[in-house]
Amino acid sequence: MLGPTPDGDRYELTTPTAMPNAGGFLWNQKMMIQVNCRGYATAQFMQPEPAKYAHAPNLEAKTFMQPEQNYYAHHPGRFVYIKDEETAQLFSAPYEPVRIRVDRFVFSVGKSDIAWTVEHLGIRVEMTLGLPTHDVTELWTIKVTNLSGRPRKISIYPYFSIGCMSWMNQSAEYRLDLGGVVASSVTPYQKAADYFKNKFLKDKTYFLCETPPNSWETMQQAFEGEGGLHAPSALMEPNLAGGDARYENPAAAVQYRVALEADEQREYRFLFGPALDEAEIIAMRDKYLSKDGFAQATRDYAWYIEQGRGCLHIETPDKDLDNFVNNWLPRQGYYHGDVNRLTTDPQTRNYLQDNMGMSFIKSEVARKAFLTALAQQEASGAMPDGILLTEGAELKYINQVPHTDHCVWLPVALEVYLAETADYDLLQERIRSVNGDNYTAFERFCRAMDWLLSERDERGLSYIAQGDWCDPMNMVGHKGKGVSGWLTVATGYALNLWAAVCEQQGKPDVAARYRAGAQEVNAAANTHLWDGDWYARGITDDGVIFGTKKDREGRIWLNPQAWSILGGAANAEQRAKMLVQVDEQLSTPYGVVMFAPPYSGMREDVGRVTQKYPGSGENGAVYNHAGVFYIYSLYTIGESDHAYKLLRQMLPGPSKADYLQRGQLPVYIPNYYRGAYYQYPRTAGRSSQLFNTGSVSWVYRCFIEGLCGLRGDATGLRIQPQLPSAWDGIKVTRLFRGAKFVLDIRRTDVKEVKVVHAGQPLPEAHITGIQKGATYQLTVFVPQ
Ligand code: CEZ
Repeated sequence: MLGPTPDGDRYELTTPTAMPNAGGFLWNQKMMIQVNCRGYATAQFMQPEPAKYAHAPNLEAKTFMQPEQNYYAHHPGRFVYIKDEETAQLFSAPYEPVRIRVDRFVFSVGKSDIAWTVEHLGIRVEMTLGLPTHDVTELWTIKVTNLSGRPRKISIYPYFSIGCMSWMNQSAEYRLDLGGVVASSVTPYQKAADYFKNKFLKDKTYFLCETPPNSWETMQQAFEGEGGLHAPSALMEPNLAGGDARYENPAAAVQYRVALEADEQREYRFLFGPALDEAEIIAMRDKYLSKDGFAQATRDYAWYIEQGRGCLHIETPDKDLDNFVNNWLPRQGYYHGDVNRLTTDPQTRNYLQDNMGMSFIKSEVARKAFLTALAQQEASGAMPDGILLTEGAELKYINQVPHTDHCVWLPVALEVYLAETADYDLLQERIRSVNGDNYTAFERFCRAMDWLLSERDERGLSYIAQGDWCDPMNMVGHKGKGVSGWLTVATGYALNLWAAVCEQQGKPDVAARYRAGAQEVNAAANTHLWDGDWYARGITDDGVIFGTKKDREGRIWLNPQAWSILGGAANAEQRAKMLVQVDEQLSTPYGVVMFAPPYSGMREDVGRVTQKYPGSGENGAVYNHAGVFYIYSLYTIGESDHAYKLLRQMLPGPSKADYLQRGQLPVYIPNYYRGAYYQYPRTAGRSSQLFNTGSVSWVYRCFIEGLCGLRGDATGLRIQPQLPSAWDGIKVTRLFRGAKFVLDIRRTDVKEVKVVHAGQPLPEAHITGIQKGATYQLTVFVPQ
């Protein structure tokens, strides 16, 4: 049903029905497309705000990318109908809209293309989607082969939905001069000022055909007729009617009537995308729409994706895991770091964590991100809710809601960046901010830490305002008094991390100040939030502590436990107690849930999180971002087996039952799997299919620094692997500071980690004086 290709480069799914929402995604710096196995697609491009060129058939609300998107018959998609002209039989590739069980179906997700092979009625249809590297368009290759061993007469109809473009103005026609369908629209607006903003929006959608078709239809309703999309009336006629769309929903349908000898194949190429005007359409056609144009774009794009291959290659006893870590995990991290989830105002915490992951992939990008973020620091030392990336960008959606945690992410992300690069010079950079003040990066970090210290109540606990890491926890502190248990212990962590940097920078006094701050914060957490077996999640505006034993719902939350381990609030005895409780109350076969039990209805002193469907999103899902904080914290205290078990649960598969339950291909980590394991077992484990998630950088980090134990410091690379006890050894290749480390890690009878380099045992499990360009072959012995 599902498996990797022999070289692990692709995943193939051989049924369109078992995991109907399973899909893949491609992106470049200007666009993103998510396609599912049945041919439905969601694409958006930046101009500079996200926009679409293929729409739903009715007006769509603008929103950020959603989890668990629904697909329906008229959902935008890319399809090819095949009609046997002799028998009038019909099927469609990949599967929608006709939904006929075909003889062979392969949905194949590659790193730089997505492809299908569908065979039915003795005809093979191969569809391949690629993207260019710097432009917004889809490159489609459609090959049709006669497998039946006899001459055939068929019609081939690519059908690409365009949908409802605008309520003000929309139309479409086939343009012989341009060689394809061109749909035109006007982005709706009402304020005169918006006219000038909208003037340069790409309001046209084109579907260009390299080979001129025999006929076409550009009006959705005329194509569909009374038959419906699964049996369009237009396909019952010998030819498409050549219609236009005049303030009617456009569609792009074309027909190729062909006679194929046995084994004969036809190959077609199409471009589908948005444009400002005809000149742009012509330019795109000239640049791409040819065999050579496609071949060049494919090579360029593969190279672009290859830049995200990351710094780690592992060979473990678990081949599925290797495949994911070597091929797909860095790719997803690269997507986050390179295009910032295709938004112009990423949430500050997302921006910093996505770039934290980028430290492992393209550290110069991460460096720039620190400078960009710090330049937007407020005069108070606070970090804004979102980082504006383009001229004229505005804070939107959740970024208009005040959250108090953004400063925490600065030292957290910096730790990874410095470990990877030792680029301490970054701290000396002078940065003039948007509000005119001028400080070095070092000073800005101090100011951010001071702000965290100042935003605490009389008990020393951190205010939450309308949210912390948990976006929808908006009513704990909306009256200005409520505090966050997580943010309190996270502040302890941030202060300690920053103090370590200050020490390294030869500033013991400054460091001492932050160490003292951390101790104070941690002490406050222990006084007010420790519930005997775990830490509470917070205290509301009205002084009600929550996330404790007395709560029927939202009883124990993962984040305060994980971060009290990281930040040092929890001592060994407390940690031991918490770990047992997390295990007992939060674990499921799909990972640990973010809290339990989920809320069944609104709790007005906690907020919107309690209104989400139980087990979805932040309301007690297996929220992978929260899960991986916990996993990382387990690695920091040597809980290797425990950490690994949870890390492995983050990937779908490899059993068939697990794939079916999660419904997702193992080519990315979703932001959540459904929780409510006891309340709603039928849906527990179901993937959100949303590949935007802060989890990725942490998961990669857990493999690199945790499991493989290969973490940089100011002078070199430390080697401290934490293999699961069931493994005898692993092989690792790690790229680090321009050198290549090839490690053979074996479990033997040693007391502590021993490293042998060129036949010589090293005095410490630490490599210094690393030479750029050199390869280090190391044998590493780890204790039983
Ligand atoms: O967004 C994520 C945020 O991008 O939720 C995380 C948060 O830490 C990330 O920064 C936890 O809250 O507003 C909502 O209710 C949404 O559910 C967002 O919270 C959520 C989306 O799932 C991401 O696309």
